[in-house]
Amino acid sequence: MSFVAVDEIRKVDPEVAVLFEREADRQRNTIELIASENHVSPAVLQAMGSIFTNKYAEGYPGKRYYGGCVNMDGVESLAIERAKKLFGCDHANVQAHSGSQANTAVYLAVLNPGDTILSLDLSHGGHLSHGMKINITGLLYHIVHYGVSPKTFQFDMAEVRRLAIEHKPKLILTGASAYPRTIDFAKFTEIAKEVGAVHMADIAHIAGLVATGLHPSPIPVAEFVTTTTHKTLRGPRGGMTMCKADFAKKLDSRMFPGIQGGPLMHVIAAKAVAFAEALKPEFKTYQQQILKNAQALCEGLKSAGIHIVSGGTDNHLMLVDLRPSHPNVTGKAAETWLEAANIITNKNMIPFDERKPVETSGLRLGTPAITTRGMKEKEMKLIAQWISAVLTNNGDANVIEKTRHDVLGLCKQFPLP
Ligand code: DSN
Repeated sequence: MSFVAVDEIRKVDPEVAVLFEREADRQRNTIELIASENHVSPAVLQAMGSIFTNKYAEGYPGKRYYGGCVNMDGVESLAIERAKKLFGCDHANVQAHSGSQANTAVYLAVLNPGDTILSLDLSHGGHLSHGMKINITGLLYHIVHYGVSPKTFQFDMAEVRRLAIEHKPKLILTGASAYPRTIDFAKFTEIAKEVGAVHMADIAHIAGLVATGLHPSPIPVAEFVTTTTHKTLRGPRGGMTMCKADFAKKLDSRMFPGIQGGPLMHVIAAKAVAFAEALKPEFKTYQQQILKNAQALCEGLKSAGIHIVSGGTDNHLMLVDLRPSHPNVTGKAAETWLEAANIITNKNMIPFDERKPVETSGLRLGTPAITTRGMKEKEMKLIAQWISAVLTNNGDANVIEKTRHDVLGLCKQFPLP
């Protein structure tokens, strides 16, 4: 199967077909450094664009509200069993349409409106579904945030403990969207136990690393573990919630009928396929290369004089603090210039940022997608040099054009299927 097959779409809808073709070209010809994105395999892509989208299957395997679910039961059971094997969890619910849904089902399973959640501040690398004021979490629950230390830019576990003792949360939430360091899940559980809280770990970003033993797993220590399936895990866009056996029934009922109706069976089929891929030994090699590439990219940027928040990375992503090397360049400008050079990044708040979220002083960079394309340390050095050149020359049009030319050359050497 080709990377993008649009022959049928073109017959009925040329306007949409052309957008597919342009997007295929864009993905082929750009270096994708958004830490939460990846390129799925042709097998995952085929499962997603399949006849499983035709079927309603409200309920769970063996307990459906519609007839004709025999193959839906088969595929969902496979996804569940593979998820359990991959992560070593007691129970997995693979129906969440997204990471936010995966998280919301947990909140509804253990919290009442007004209860307190202790979670990472969005501006320090957290996520909107972890308590942003205008998210359902911020609207329904009392949110207290921990952040990173202003000295180390890493979690200060003594401060987390102090906040937990002071605010007595019912739920302590770990996990992040922009935290480049190892998370000590066991220590968070120790604090949760001390104050009588439930520990929920959202491993959306690091799921592939956790599944392959390259980041400590929260599964043995946290009551709930949620994830998306499309980041380092390299599956379809979607979510999953895992929990200890005691919570399984409650969790399932909060997912359906609590917050969702019919599950997206084509996406669940693609999750099953992605989990089968992730159980293969080569998936661990892939995750190891993600880490090596992140180290190489980080070192390349540092040797070009670019400051990295917390001084480095332990995982697949890094946060560039533009202020020391490029005080007049915002994350927004950097993202725009780099995109013109076919390098795709996202502007990102850095901890204690003075700039607004629409401008920012930071850029978040990650290596899952370029590692999928087969790039290695040598290419990371080049990419670091190109990023540095674009920033240092303040988005000069000639430098951007030369970089775009070089990027196109590199993309041709590492084609997408
Ligand atoms: N929006 C995702 C990210 O980019 O990290 C998190 O859900």
